[in-house]
Amino acid sequence: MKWLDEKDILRLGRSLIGAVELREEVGSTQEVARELAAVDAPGGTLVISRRQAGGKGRLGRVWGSPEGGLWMSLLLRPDFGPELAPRITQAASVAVARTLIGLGVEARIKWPNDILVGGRKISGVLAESNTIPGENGPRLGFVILGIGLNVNLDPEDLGLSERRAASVRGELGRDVPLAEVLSCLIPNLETMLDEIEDFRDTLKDLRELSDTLGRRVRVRRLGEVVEGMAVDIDPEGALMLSTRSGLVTLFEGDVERLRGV
Ligand code: BT5
Repeated sequence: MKWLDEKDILRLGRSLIGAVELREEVGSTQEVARELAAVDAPGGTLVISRRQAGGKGRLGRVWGSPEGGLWMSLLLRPDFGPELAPRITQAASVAVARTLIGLGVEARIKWPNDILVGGRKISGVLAESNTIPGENGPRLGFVILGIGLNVNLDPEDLGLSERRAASVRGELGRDVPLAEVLSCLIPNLETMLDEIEDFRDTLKDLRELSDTLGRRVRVRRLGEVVEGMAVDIDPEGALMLSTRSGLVTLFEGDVERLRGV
């Protein structure tokens, strides 16, 4: 199957993508994008690798990245403040979910950064930001938006023991060229990232596509465990939990569904 063509990708997202770096194998596309950011690469630089030897998730977790998946990192240099950075993960999750739904895969978003199909993870989003001092307080130097999407691979190839995963191939029973996936994903990302400051429509999508809202969940974050009913996602993209001791707003964490709900 044809690997990707830089010019075709550039054509897909004229206002979002300014440069494309295609690699055969890297440690992590996040790290490549970070190195490019350090040498002043412009916002809109997209790194895609066929494989990653050291793909990473949040908190130093390993991200399985064999050939066949879409492993990409987009360097962004947003004008808005760091307080809006969590919205980037949420906006990208909607873009990925919409792309999958467009391909016929019934994707749902598990807060904050997982895309699931029937409870199995098919994609993960990782937005890493760098905050620098500005004239009017801290501002975002850059954000590296990483997206990993299991496309033309079998979930067993990922070597994951503890969690079940899904892939586009596994769901559709056929391969979908990565170029076709990108031809939906890039325009979706462009639309969603344009709506970071006016987040109302994204919030509506997040609520509709959520696999988390309406469930009793246990959330672990920074050594703390909170249990409650996931009642809403707030305008910053934070999860609101109704707990015994009242409403708790969470900006990060790992969600586990509690039985029976
Ligand atoms: C994430 O972390 O879900 C963010 C993943 C971001 C990956 C992209 S790929 C391109 C870019 N370059 C990188 O190096 N990273 C980004 P987290 O929520 O921490 O989930 C990690 C967990 O997901 C692992 O501990 C495994 O349980 C599971 N996992 C690992 N690889 C997987 C895969 N390919 N598919 C489904 N689940 C996976």
